[in-house]
Amino acid sequence: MTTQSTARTFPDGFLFGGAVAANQLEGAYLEDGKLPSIQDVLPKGGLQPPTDEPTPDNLKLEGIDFYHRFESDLALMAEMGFSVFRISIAWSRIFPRGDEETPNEAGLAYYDRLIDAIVANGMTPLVTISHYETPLHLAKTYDGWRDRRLIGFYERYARTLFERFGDRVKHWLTFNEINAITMAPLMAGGIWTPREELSTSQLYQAIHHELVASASVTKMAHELDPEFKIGCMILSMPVYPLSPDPADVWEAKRIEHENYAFGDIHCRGEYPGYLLRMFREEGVELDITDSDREILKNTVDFVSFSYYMSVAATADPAKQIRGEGNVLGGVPNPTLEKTEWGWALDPMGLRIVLNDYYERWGKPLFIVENGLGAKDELVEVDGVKTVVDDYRIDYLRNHLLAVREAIEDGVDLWGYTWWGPIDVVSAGTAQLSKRYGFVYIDRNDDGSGSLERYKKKSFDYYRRVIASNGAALDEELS
Ligand code: BGP
Repeated sequence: MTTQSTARTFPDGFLFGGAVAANQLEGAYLEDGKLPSIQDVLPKGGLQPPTDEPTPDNLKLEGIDFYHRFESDLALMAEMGFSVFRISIAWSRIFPRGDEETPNEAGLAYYDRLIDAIVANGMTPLVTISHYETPLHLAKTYDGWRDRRLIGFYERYARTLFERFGDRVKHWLTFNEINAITMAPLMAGGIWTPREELSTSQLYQAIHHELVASASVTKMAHELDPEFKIGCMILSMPVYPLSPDPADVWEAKRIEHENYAFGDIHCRGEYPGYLLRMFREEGVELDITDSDREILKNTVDFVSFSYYMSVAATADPAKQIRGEGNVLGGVPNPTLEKTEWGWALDPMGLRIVLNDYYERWGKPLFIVENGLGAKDELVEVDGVKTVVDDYRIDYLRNHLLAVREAIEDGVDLWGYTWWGPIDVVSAGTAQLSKRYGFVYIDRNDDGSGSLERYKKKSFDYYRRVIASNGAALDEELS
């Protein structure tokens, strides 16, 4: 039985906004001293193999020119009433190769202007230090996070950001969807060696380096400014047993452990027993120093996560069908509808994750990604070009109602940032036609289009939800 909340608004000070990542919207991929990141060799998205070098023939679809248009784009976000805006900083704008001693001033100056504009528009900046955009040189020369030296490069990069932007940015995320490295080692870990050639030991050694780097910059941040709040960022995906058979229940838990491990280490400061057992059984031997163990004890201030879907799990080998879009395992849940990209629609799953994470870690939470990727059609209504995206409004409403319930359940939640409030290039498939935005971008997957911006119907809906602090969610949708 579910209970309905009586609260009609969100808590005072709750942050509503949107989230983007540099490589998915900035464009200008070689401007002002920037060098390629791993994204620039993933023309088909992060789940496909890379090309060797970016060339004019295999260029990835370049963002939406946010690099040059951020002021007018941020004005649109402000019009919706955003009180928080999540960006990422492209590492390869600041340290173009990744291993330099001195940062690129032009890159820093760009983010100075961007952060100033975010603040001037009344939004709290929330900054991801590394969002799937490791400098290409680090990937090809060091094999990314497999090399322990990445910890030092990342520390230097993070310190540069903290010292330069720390007067305006107090909320930081260390690595986007850090657990995605298990399925997408190049996109999430800058690892050039193909996934199928990586041993479990090699993979977990790279993960270990990222976890130490995350804890180390958490320590650094706290020493530099006690006001800094540092969060980890996890791809959440609740796993339900396909049946009440305890074997299925355990299989669901086993898969969840693969993701929980990242939060457990970030929040508890040590490796959990179930992971150590897996290491023993699979003969995984890691280079973990005493100093690493000390550093890991620097736990995060909050847990942030993305939420798009749940999956199901079964122990029955005959039923192991992998769902499209199920990047982290699990089988499709027959009780749920799916998006055009095969992602299960499950607002209740968000309430479940919020309760689960809060009970497990007891840290404040932040939903830093949630959204619907869909094909949109630009039409004319009363002489104005728009998209009548009732499906996106439904998605937003149902998920925010679930969030409101979770807050009533007692979850301490700081905010909610919708993924891609303006259409951006998909991380998984590199399509622009997988649109999340409240603002439509006239750009097609082949790069054609005017880059004009148009407000969708959902733009005004989110604006009303924010203006009413959630009360508008109770209105009947016409
Ligand atoms: C998350 C990433 C984002 C974003 C989102 C939607 O995994 O953190 O960068 O893109 O998913 O995924 P996609 O773009 O593949 O639809």
